Amino acid sequence: MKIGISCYPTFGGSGVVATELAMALARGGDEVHVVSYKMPFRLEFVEPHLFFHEVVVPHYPLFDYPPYSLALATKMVEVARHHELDLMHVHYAVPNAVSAVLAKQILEPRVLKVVTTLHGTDITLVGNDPNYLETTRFGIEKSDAVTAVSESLRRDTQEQLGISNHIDVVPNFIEPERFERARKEGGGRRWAKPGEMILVHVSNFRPVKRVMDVLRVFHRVREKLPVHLLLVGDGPDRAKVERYCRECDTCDVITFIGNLPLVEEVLAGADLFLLPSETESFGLAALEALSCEVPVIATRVGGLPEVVDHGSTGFLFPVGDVEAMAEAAIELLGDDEKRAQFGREARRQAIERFREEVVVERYRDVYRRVVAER
Ligand code: GMT
Repeated sequence: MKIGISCYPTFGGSGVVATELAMALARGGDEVHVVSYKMPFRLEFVEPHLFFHEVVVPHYPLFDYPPYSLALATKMVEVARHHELDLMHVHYAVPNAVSAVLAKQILEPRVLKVVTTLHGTDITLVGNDPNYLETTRFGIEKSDAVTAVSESLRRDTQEQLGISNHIDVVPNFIEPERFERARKEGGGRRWAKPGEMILVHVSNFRPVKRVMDVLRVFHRVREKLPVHLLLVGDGPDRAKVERYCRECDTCDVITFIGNLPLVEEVLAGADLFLLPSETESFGLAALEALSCEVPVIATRVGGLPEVVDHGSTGFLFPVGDVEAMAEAAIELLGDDEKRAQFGREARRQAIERFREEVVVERYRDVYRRVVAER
C-alpha cells in the first residue's frame, strides 16, 4: 500500500508510535510518506520507500497565529496526489484529523481514505475543550476509520465527545530486540553509584504527569534504602522539580537526563519505574519499562490497568496515594527474587501482548478494510 502518516515530531508518545509504525510498515514493504513540520526525532530511513515531507508554515505580518492546519492539509493534498496514496493515517486528532478530512475533500472525486488514531490528551485534555470540541468531533466523525490506543480511551471518546463511530482499539507496541540490545550495554546503571538501586521516571514534565509525586515517593523510599532517581524528559514542570531537588539537597541522588531519543538506554538495568499520572490513556513509557524487565508502580487511571498487571508486573494505586506507592516500592526493592520475577513476567507480557509484529498487523487490517470500502 501507499500510506501517508502524519504526527507531531516532538518527544511524546503519539509521535513515537507514529514513527515506529512508519518504519515497521516500510520494513514490511509498504511505501510510507511521513508528513510533519519537522523530522520526527526517531525517524530513520530504514528503507528506500520511506519518505519525509516537511510542512512549511509561512509567516506573514497579518498572522498572529500562522494557520498550520491549512499548511498541513495542503501538504497532504500534494503528497497524496503526486504519490497516489491509498490513505492518510493521522496520529493525534487535533488538528491532524481535521486537516486530513479537508485534504480528502479537496481531492474528490479521487479517493483518499483517512484513518485517525486517538492517543489520549487529544480527547481528554484538548479535544474536549469547548474551543476545539466541534472541530475535533468533525475530524473524528468524518474519518473512514478511527482507532484508540486503549479500551479506556475508546470509552472516553464516546462519552466525552459523544462520538458514535466504530472505534477499533489498537494498542501501542514495542520492538523487543531494541531492549535486548540496550540491556547488554548496562543502561541506567551508568548514572548510579555502586550499591544504589535505580528508580526511573520518563515523561514530558507536564502537570498531568505529577512529577512531584515521583519525588514524594522517592523521598519515602530513600529513608529505607539506598536509591538513585533518574528523571528522563523535559517540559514545563522541570524547573520547579529541579529547584525542589536543590532545596532538598538531593542533587547527588537525583539525575535529570533530559530528552532522550531511546529511553531503553536508561531503562535497561533499572530496578523500578514510577508513573503517578493524573490521567494516562495508555502509558507507552510504562510499556517500554516493562519490556526492559522493569516493574512499574503507577496510578490506576485510564489505560494503565490495560498495560500494567497489578500484582504480577507492577502495582497500581489511586492518584496521589504516595504512601501506598512508596510502600510497594520498598517491598519490591527489598526483595530481589520477587522483583526479578515481576521483571521477567513484565517482559513476557509486553512481548506477548504488545510486540510490533502483532500490533502493526492490526493496523494493516484496518487499512485493508477502509481501502476495500471504495
Ligand atoms: O503524555 C502526553 O502528554 C503526550 C501524549 C502524546 O500524544 O504524545 O501521550 C499520549 O499518547 C501516548 C501514546 O499513545 C500514550 O502512551 C499516553 O498515555 C498519552 N498521554 C496521556 O493520555 C496523558
